[in-house]
Amino acid sequence: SAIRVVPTTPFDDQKPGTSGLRKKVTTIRRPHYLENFVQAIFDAVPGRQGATLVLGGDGRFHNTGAIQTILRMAAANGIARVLVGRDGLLSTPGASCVIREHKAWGGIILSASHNPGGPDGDFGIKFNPANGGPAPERITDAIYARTREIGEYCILDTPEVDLSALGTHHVDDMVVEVIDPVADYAALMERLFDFDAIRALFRGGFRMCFDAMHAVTGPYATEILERRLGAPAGTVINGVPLDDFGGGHPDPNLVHAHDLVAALFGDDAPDMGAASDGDGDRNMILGRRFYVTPSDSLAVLTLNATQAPGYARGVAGVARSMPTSRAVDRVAAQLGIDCYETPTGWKFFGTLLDAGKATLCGEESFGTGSDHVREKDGLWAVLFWLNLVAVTGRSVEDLVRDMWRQVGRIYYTRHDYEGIETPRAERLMADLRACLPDLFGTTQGGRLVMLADDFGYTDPVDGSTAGKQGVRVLFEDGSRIVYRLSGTGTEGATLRVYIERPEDDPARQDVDTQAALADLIATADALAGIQAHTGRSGPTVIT
Ligand code: VG1
Ligand code: CO
Repeated sequence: SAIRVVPTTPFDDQKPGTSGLRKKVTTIRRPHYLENFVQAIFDAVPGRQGATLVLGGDGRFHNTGAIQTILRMAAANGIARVLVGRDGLLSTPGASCVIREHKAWGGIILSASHNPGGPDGDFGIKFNPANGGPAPERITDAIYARTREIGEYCILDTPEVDLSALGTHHVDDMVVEVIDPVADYAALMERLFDFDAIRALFRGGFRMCFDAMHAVTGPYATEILERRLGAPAGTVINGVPLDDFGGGHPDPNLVHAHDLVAALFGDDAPDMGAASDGDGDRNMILGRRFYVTPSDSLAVLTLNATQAPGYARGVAGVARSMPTSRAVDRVAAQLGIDCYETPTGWKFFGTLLDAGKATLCGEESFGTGSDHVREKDGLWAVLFWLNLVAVTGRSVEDLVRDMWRQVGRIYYTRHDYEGIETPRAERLMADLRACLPDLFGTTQGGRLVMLADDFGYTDPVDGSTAGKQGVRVLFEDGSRIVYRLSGTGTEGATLRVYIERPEDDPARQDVDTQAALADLIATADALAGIQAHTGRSGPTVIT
């Protein structure tokens, strides 16, 4: 059919945030809105002619509708072949894997991650170039610049592709391969982890509960845990993806993964619990009546990495986002490897992974991953933990306590204040930034301030820079408070306050986290005037 060139005008709000463009479904469905952004990707990223594109999403409302539109646009823009997950499904790490395995030009991933779905929920579009990782800022800046000047987009008027039928389809001259979203990914996992040992663990009666939260990891976890690793049926709960995630909030933390938490902290709790988010890149790990902070998870995986076949060669280096606790720094120091500190968002790990400087990476926001793909990877982390439990014979809790014994414990919490009016949140940050020069050397809540700044980053590989990445205040005793505004929300502003304190005395490593950090939490409020600025007496979500 003939290419239709549609005149359009720019939208002024298509700047990608921490992880792609995230908007309300109602915004995405405005006429030309999705098309403009997709055309901007095609225009801004060189090399699409005759290339292979990977396409899929987390299954939220409007996923398949958007895919049909993007297929027609891809054909009109000279893409030769699209690999699309069956039923339009691809997890974020799954897409990263497929992009790399099939040497694609790039991938478009439709997800708003852990944000609620459904017609009134959120939607998102991410572009990952050929390395399979989130586009670095130089690319997202180019895409954004294109959205500001766009005047037309190209599309075909072709019938819908049947996304439920595996195999080859066509949109005009363009080939559409509907692929099993799990196959490449599961094969990669089998190369990284000791599946025999994990199978033996389950055969021996080890019980786990994996909460897919009605999001994209359902099919992945069911295939890998129950079919390939022999975990009993029912190990995966909420395993069927729903376009509104069953009305839930597919965020794997103690607040939102309530079914899982009930199981792991109840009577007859299984040995291990895990959950993943909407698009499958986050993970939460639980032992029996035991919560593993994401920062500790990264430290434990680093400490024990050589126990997994895929990492037997050792870890070249590690990287963590700035607000992530410094537990992994201590492990890295003990192992004699480099530890990099990057701004928030997986896109900042890409160059370090590509250059072989970092093998493992992590964020406090339930994100862990490695150089096996270029995204954080929820199920990968779960399999890594299973591998460690299987080959060491230790429980999840024992593995964490062993790490604390070796390098000390860092008490860690994040307090989120969601849905603040944007001007109030911006005022709070501006006032905080203004007082930074005077903070050094003062005593706050009984602690001496050793450093107070706004985190800036220079990428050690390509020299690119990123400024204003979050206010951090470091104290003489090793405690730290970090403040930043979220870049993934779609309504108002979210203030994130990250609070940590090291505790090296084994006799004091078993205190409730909020109690252990109570005085620092008070200091964090006093320093930034959180209550005064926001009118809130406490956070909305504590993780
Ligand atoms: C949040 C997290 C960040 C993570 C990002 C994307 O960003 O803090 O660590 O990389 O979400 O994760 P922000 O700007 O809201 O703090 V996902 O699973 O939503 O793609
Ligand atoms: Co996610």
